[in-house]
Formats: sequence, C-alpha cells, structure tokens
Amino acid sequence: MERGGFVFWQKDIETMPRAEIRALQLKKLQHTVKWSYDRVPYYHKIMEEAGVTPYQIRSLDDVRRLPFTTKADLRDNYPFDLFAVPKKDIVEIHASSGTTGKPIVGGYTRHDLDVWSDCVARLAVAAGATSDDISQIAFGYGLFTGAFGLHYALEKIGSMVVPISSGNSEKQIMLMKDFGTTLLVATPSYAVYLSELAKDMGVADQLKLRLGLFGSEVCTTEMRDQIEKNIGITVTDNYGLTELGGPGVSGECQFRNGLHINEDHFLAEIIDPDTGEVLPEGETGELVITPLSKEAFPIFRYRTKDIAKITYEPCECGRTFARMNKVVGRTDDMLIIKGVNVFPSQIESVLIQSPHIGPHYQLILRKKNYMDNLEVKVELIDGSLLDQYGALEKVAREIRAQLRTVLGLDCKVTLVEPRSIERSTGKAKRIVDLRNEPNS
Ligand code: DLL
Repeated sequence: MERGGFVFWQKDIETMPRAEIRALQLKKLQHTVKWSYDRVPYYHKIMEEAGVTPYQIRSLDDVRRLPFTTKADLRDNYPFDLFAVPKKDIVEIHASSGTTGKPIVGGYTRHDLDVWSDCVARLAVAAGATSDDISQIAFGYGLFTGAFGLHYALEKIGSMVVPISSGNSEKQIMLMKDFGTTLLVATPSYAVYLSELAKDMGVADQLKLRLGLFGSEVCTTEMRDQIEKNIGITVTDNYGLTELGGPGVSGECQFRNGLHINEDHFLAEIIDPDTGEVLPEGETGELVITPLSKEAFPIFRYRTKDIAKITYEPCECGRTFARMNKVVGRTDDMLIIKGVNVFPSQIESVLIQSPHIGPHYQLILRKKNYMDNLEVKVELIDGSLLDQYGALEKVAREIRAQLRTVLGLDCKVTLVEPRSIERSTGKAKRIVDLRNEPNS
C-alpha cells in the first residue's frame, strides 16, 4: 500500500473538485435518507409528518426539507431505537458520558468501523502522523469514542499504539520518556497537565514528542501555547461527537487554519440557532451535520449546538474539503446571570489578554439573597505576585473592569496560586454552578 510520505491518506477523495464532492454527497444523501426511512420507524414517522419522502431529495439543498434531530430525540429513542440494522450486525457500541440522564448510544457495523478509522486516519495524516510514530493514547478507554477512534486510526496508519488510557500521569511521563513517544493523543486540558508534570519531573527536554492530536473540548490559544512551550509539541485540534460516531468529523492539517470536514461522509450546514434558517457561507451559527455513510446509526440534520462557521476555500495543503473554524462555544453554554446572557468564550477573550494569568480558570456561580453571583477564579502564572498585595489587586481590578465592559456585569475576580485549580484527565470542568445548592 503506497501512502507516499503520508501527506494524504486517501488523496483522490481528499482533493476532489468541489463539483464532484457535491455530486457524491447528493448520491450518498439520497441513499442514507432512503435507508433510514425504510428501516427506522422513527425517521419514517417524522418524514411523513414533515410531508417529505426520500424521492423528494433531488438536490443537496433538499436536505433542508428534512426535520432536524436533537439530543432529546436521541434520548427518547434510547438505547437502540434509531439503529437501522439488526443487533446482530452491530459489532461495537460507544456512548457519551451522560452527566445528566441517560447517555447517547451509538452503534457501529463492521463497515462503520472501517469508515470511522479511515476518517480519523485522514485527519491524523493531515496533521502529520506517520507509521514511524509511537502514539500514546491518553484519552480514557471505554464507552467514550475518543480513545478507540484514535486507536483504530493510528493502528491503521501503522504507528505503534500505546493504549495507556487517561490518568496515572507520572507513569504516562515515564513511558513517554522510556518508549520515546512521538505523538500524544489527549484532551487539551490533560495535555496541559501532562506538560506541566513533565516539566516538574525535570524530563520535559528528554521527551521525543513532536505532535499532539488533541480534541473533544475547546483548546484555547493559551492552552495551545502552554503545551507547545512546555514540551515543544505541535498541537492540532480534532472535532467530533458521539452522535456522529466520535472523532473523525473534522480536524486540522499541518497548516492549522481551520478543521477539514470529511465531506464525503458528513454534510455540514450552519443555521441560525433561533430560527433554524440556513446561513450563507462564512456566517457564524450552529453546526448541523448529516452523516452520509452510517449503516447502524444514521441521523438527519443533527443539531450539534456547537458554534462554528465554514469556508469552502481550498486549503494550502491541497485538500478541497470545507473547513470549519475552531469551535469556540456551544449554544447551550450560555449562562444567564442576573438576567444577563454570558458565554464563557467572552470571559476567555478577556482573560487571554492578561500576561499574568495562565490557561486555567473556573467560573463559579452562587446565589446570595436570591441574586446570582459570578466568581471568576484564575490561576496566576507567577505565584510570587500573591506576596505583592498592591500588584495583585491591580491585576484583579483590571480584569474585573474589562469583564464589566465585555459582559455588562460585575463579578468577583479571584487570583489563585499556580497549579491550584483541579486538573482534569478528560474534559475540563470550567463551570461550577452552585446556585441550586443550599448555603452556596
Ligand atoms: O468528544 C468526540 C471526540 C473525541 C472528538 C476525541 C475529538 C477527539 P463527545 O464526548 O460526545 O464526543 O462530546 C462532543 O464535545 O459537541 C463539542 O461540544 C465538544 N468537542 C468535541 N471536539 C471538540 C473540539 C467527543 N475540537 C462535544 N473543540 C461536541 C471544541 C469540541 N469542542
């Protein structure tokens, strides 16, 4: 199998002219709609209610005739009612962690697994992964899609996979050093933590790490910079969700100017989250995706709630697939504090400007005398500032004033010692909402 210098995994597809991509998407959309209509009673019902049959899908724009699918629809059909194949044809199950209520359950046929691993392999190769890599997978193995998705792909590429899972951080660093790990797979939060630990253990400069395939949560510029500074690794971003099969929906190539969407397998739209109207190219809104190749778990127009925008300009790397920008937040991220709408990304945009603070912060919400209160707890880069009351006060005051301007809301800013905010081995927990707790 000739994969060249691994510039592309499936070059003929990844560099298709746009007209061919669209023709392929239409053919696959028609197939997946008919597949779902014929096999999943729920989809049959909602299409009938919407007055649409598979034969009315004659152009790509006809996707707009289909109703949206939401997380609530998936929960109502828990666990297997949206599966389009008999259980005997499902070879693997994954699920979201489901902090509230039941998880979202995704099923895969053998063919789905094959498509999935190719999708992730393409993105890994685009980011710079090769068969020479020693790939340490520090995503949690289990129902979470991240670890297995990257595992199958990196194994397919021929890299040496180290399936260590998340946690056990000192051992992670020891093995990284002893094995000569070159590629790290982790959430950005965990990668920041591992990079700090490697420095603390005095081995950061003995590591051979060169490439990070990160994803599953927002990776801020600050996180990226800190990881790159601590362990000299190139950080790339990967996007996906359990509902769409996990990682492999989109990812950054070496140019890191947007995440390439695997468009032969995913049809992307951007909608106005309030009206459901499709927005023109380049406008920011909610990302809606229709997978085009799923056998086991097809979905129509899934509302991801992730906020993004898309460009169809070809990339310098030669790939013609559309690119989405890095996801900066979710439509349901919005906090309502004293009646004011606040997005964590607005707070981040203020924090990022201060040279004194690092990438770790938490937003703590409390209720006092029936009033909401927001505390922004941020870690200092240099702990010695804590001994200089005047300087500390000044930094806190400046951040508070900027937050007031950006949010239109007064909040408390607490600057804390470096390494004092709890680190995560998975996705970071940025919001601590204590408003319903007594004596918060
Ligand atoms: O996080 C799938 C995944 C695993 C993607 C590994 C990339 C790498 P879920 O646990 O279902 O699936 O969470 C999906 O996480 O709707 C986004 O809000 C968020 N998310 C995923 N990737 C990114 C990213 C996996 N690169 C939810 N940037 C999604 C920002 C992300 N947010």
